[in-house]
Amino acid sequence: MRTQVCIIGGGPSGLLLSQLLHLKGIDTVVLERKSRDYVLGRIRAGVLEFGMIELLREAGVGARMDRQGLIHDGAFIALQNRGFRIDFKKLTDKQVMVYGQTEVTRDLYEARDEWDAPTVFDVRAVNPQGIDTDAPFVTYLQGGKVHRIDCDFVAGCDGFHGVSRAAIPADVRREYERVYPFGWLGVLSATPPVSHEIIYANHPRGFALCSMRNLNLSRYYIQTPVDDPLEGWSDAAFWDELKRRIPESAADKIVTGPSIEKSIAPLRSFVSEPMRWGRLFLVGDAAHIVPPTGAKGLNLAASDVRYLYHGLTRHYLDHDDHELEQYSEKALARVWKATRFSWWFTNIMHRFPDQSEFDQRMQETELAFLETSRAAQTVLAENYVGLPY
Ligand code: FAS
Ligand code: PHB
Repeated sequence: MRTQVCIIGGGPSGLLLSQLLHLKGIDTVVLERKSRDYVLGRIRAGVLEFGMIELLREAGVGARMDRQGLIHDGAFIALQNRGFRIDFKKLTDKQVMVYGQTEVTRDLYEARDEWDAPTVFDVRAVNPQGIDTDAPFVTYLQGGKVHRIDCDFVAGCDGFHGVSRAAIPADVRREYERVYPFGWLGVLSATPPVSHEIIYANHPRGFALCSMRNLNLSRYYIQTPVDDPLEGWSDAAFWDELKRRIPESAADKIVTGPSIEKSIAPLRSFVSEPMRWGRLFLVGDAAHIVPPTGAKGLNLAASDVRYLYHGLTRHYLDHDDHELEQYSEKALARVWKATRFSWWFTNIMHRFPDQSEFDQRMQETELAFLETSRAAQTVLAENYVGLPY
């Protein structure tokens, strides 16, 4: 088989890139390790930056998002029994949208159905080869047979545990990592959200987050020790702990219910440079991971996709490779700014096991400054709604 761009990974990065390139008449094939249902069963991100909203509309997959997504003008920072609101709209004239990554992925797969897009599921032993030549190709196992796809370019959209990043020679790669000493226990419940906007809670017992997917589907998180066994958290234990960490006004009215999904995610900051090697381009989680505190992971995947989509379109339609040559540098510039924001917000909102008295006072002072400074709130708001592409 031959195609123009072979895309490894059928998550949001791979699907959005394929959809945008298709609209420009550029052929792609998506190779996905899991089944479509498995991919659609993942519960992950919930907040879309305004740049990603625009990109999904440009890809022709924004209709349901515009109907069902919840526009948010701000978010709350809770500090035990008091708090304050960050008004994104007033400070940046921009908003965010709450619309689950699961729904974005569903919209992208349904768009693929409309043009009968080539997606190969349940692949194994995917191996990008010849990426440092003008004739790259990808081999993979499926149905007990080895298959080969010859292509012009390979897009590594296969997430943190994929194979693409390792295809860049180890002596070329520069990796930067911060692993946080805690995780997030997340619960999805068919209950009305406790608040019309997201609540980020800093509490001596640990961080908590109150979010939602729609007016009848809530998403809550609490910070847990990184090695906490999930089976140790009954629904009742989760709700009790969450109520202790959010303001009484919210704890008194929260509607609890059985968890539809419950999982613990580790938190890390990770960046791998460069994001290009020859004909291979890394996109999204394949190249970088941020702690979900700043709701940047999915949104960074979107900005990578946009830069690569523009570069490939200029290559094929204008025979101009300038944007492709700039891809890694341009994507990394935005990745590092979002990595900084996510690291900063994680540091001021969580309890660290080895936190010194001084660290604690610095955290309290950061929050006090954030509460009283329009400039500080504007910096948070600009990062949260999304820095320019
Ligand atoms: P993905 O990991 O989503 O997709 C990669 C795809 O490649 C997967 O479908 C995988 O099956 C496939 N794949 C892997 N190896 C392969 C191989 N060898 N061959 C073929 N296919 C292969 N971000 C936020 O902004 N907010 C959040 O709240 C949030 N919560 C998260 C919770 C969890 C548990 C995780 C893991 C991530 C979370 N994220 C969050 C980040 C997440 O949303 C990612 O940023 C987003 O999924 C990135 O999309 P992709 O780059 O497409 O990677
Ligand atoms: C979510 O709704 O899953 C969510 C919202 C905000 C975050 C992280 C996750 O910062």
